[in-house]
This record gives sequence, structure tokens and C-alpha cells, in this order.
Amino acid sequence: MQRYYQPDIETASREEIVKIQNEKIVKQVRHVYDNVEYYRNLMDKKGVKPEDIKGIEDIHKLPFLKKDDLRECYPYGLLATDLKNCVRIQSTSGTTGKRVVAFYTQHDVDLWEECCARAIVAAGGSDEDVVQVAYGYGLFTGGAGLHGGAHKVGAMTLPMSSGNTERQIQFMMDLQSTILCCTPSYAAFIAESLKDRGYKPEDNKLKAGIFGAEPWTEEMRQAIEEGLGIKAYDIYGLTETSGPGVAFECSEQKGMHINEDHFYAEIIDPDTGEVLPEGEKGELVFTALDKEAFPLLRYRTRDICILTRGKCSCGRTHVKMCKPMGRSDDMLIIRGVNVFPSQIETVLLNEGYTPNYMIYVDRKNNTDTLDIDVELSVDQFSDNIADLQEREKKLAAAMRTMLGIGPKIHLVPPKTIQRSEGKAVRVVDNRKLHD
Ligand code: DLL
Repeated sequence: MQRYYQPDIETASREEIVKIQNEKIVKQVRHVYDNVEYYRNLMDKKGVKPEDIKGIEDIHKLPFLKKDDLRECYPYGLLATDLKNCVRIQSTSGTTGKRVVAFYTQHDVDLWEECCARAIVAAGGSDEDVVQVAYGYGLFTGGAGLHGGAHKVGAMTLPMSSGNTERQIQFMMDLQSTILCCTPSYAAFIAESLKDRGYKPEDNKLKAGIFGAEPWTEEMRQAIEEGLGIKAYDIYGLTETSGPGVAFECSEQKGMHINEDHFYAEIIDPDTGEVLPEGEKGELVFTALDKEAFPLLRYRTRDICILTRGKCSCGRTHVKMCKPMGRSDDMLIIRGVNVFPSQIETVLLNEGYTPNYMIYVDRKNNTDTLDIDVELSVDQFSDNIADLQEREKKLAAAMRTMLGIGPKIHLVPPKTIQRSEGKAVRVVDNRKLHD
């Protein structure tokens, strides 16, 4: 079986990778400086010239780019090539403010799809597979990226897009899909829908899933793997860097290899901008080393993460990133305590609940409140009030141990919490209404 899509690159020695990065960064900085006035001004302001960047170790001299810069430059301000050379536009799924519009030349589409192909092969995919792409198609990068990757691998591609779960299941069974690509929350919903229709995990032909675009916990991975009878692999990316495939999980299922020949990763202290050493937690920053149309240098993702360089049993040599621990702006500060929604998901799944929940934060009498609606499974549902109250109390205590603050738990009947077909929205913070 094919183990790597591009073995020479994926298993290159550290020296070879650094050599590639050294060559690419010098060219890329020159390209951006010459073609993007906005970034040239940022460099001039910092007193850095392209000739100061002699290799990848000089990257820290460059200024950062932030989401606000992208908004300010909307739509063409960061374009580094003639629009005529671009063949594609994709955009973020954001609902507030101006969307980020990313441009691609054919070269950019090819390198993006190759990254996705690497992810599919790492998940055991080949030209023998039927890849069901149930990420959204359209401006969102999920559908287009995995679709292009599956083509490159030579797999049979089912371009389902997200939603219409009935049809997803029909095609999955009739056309014997072997790899499912969608958000983890949608994968959990598909697993639940299969069960509701009387299917057992062994009834489908799926062997693997490639899930990403939103944070998900190890407990969620386990639930999906059991529900679908597959191995569930993580995939990471963002529109600003091209889309899915910036990093992907291998057979070890412990962290995602970053495609370092195309994307250089740094971890910084989000408050000071200082670059942190390997193994420390901070904000993930990416530099696109060879994209032509929309080559962001030192882009601050706001994703909180750790990088590690240990030896991997899969043979890949590229640096690994851990599962992002939520975005820095996803973190809730409740009564002064930092709470990540992923911590809540971990407790729920460990306590035997479904991944169907909603988190409500509010402020009453100047005090923050945290309420969590938790959906009961059919087996857990009961009309015995004392029994339900006992459950709520036990769950609230488990939450307090994990979070350091106690939420109010509301157990709700089966199938009452809205399911997600794309990125799940599980937090409603009403405090903003009062500010
Ligand atoms: O979500 C690209 C993508 C599509 C990735 C399909 C994976 C699969 P955006 O809509 O621009 O792009 O959102 C990017 O989503 O900064 C992270 O906060 C989050 N994210 C993406 N992948 C993961 C993941 C796509 N595997 C933002 N785990 C990123 C946790 C993820 N968060």
C-alpha cells in the first residue's frame, strides 16, 4: 500500500527541509515586497528590507499580519500577482465583519490539492477508494480542498457537499464509500443517523474519516470511531493559508504533520509576539513559503497550539502541531476563569453523554453565568424527576472539577438540540448584548 503521496518531501531530512525553506523564504519575501504595497509598508516601518532575509532563521525580523490587516485590505490589497493569473477565489465562513477573500493561481491550487492528497494517503487512501466529500462546497475551502486532493490520489470522488443526510447515507451505502470527509460534528450526526436507521457500524464500508475545520476532542474522536467503525483522522487549515491540508494526521493519530515545505509554522506569545521554543503553548503563526497569489507572511491564526519535532512512527519528518486548543478568541472568561468549550465536551463524553450540547454565557447582577444544555440519549431519558436532578448534580460536579467553576446543567430530551452539518456553533455568549 502507498504510504506517502510525495515520499521524498514527506520523509526528507531536517537539513533538506531547512534548505527548501531557506530558498523559498528569500524568494517569497522579495515577491511580496515587490508586489504587495501594504506589506512593503509594514516592512519599511519595521526597517526590514528583503535582503535582510537570508534564510528561514531571519523570519522573526518580518512583521506579523493579523485578521484586521486582511479586513483592511479587502478585497485586493494583499494580492501579489496580476488578477489575470488567478483562477480561483475561496472565502471564509465568518458571519461577522468582512469576509476574507483568498486568491489562487493554478500553481496555488495544485500545491493546495497536493497537501490534501498527502492527508488522504496518510489516512490510508489510494486510487482504490471511494471518497465521500461531505464538507460544504462553494466559497468554503473544505469541499474544494478535499475534492481536489481525492482527484490527485485517483480515488473515486463523491462530491456530496454538506447536508441532506438522507442522501449522504443512501450514497454511502449504495456506492460503498470508504473514506468520509466532513466536520467532526457532522460525522457524529451521520453516525447517529445511521444508528437511528438500524445500521450497525459494520454495515458500512467506511474505513477512515478525515475530519477538521473545527475543534474536536479525543473523546469525540473515540465516539465517532465507534459510531462509524472507522479510524478518524484530524486535518487542519484555514482559508488564509489556502484551506484544509496545512497539517494532517498520520497513522499514529497523535498530532498533525505540518506541510513544512509550503507552510512555515511558529508559536508566539500572543501578548508580546515573542517566538516561543518548541513544546511551548502559544499562538500559531504561518508563513506561506511558495504561494503566488495570496502569500501571507507571518499570519497570526489566533489558534492556540504546541509544535513538536519528535520522531514519528509513520516515517514522516515534518513538524507536528497538536490539536488546536480552541482559538484565542473562542476562550470564554467566566468569572475570571478561562474556559475552553473543548473542556466541556471532554467532561460530557467522559460522563457518557452525547456530543449534543449548547453553552450559554450571560451576566446577571454583574455576575457571569454559565448554563449548559445537555441532550440525553433515548436510553438516558427518564420521566423520574429525582433521577434527572441527580444526574444534573453529578454532571455539574464533574464540570466544576474540570473547569474550576460550576455551571448550571439542564438536561434536555433526545433530539432537541440542533445538529450541525458544517462547523458546529455551540456557544452563545449573551454578555455582549449588555456591554
Ligand atoms: O476550516 C479549512 C478547513 C476545511 C480545515 C476542512 C479542515 C477541514 P476556515 O473556515 O478559514 O478554514 O477556518 C479556519 O478553523 O483557524 C481553526 O480555528 C479552525 N480549524 C480548522 N481545522 C481545525 C482542526 C477551514 N482540525 C479555522 N481542529 C482555523 C481545530 C480547526 N480547529
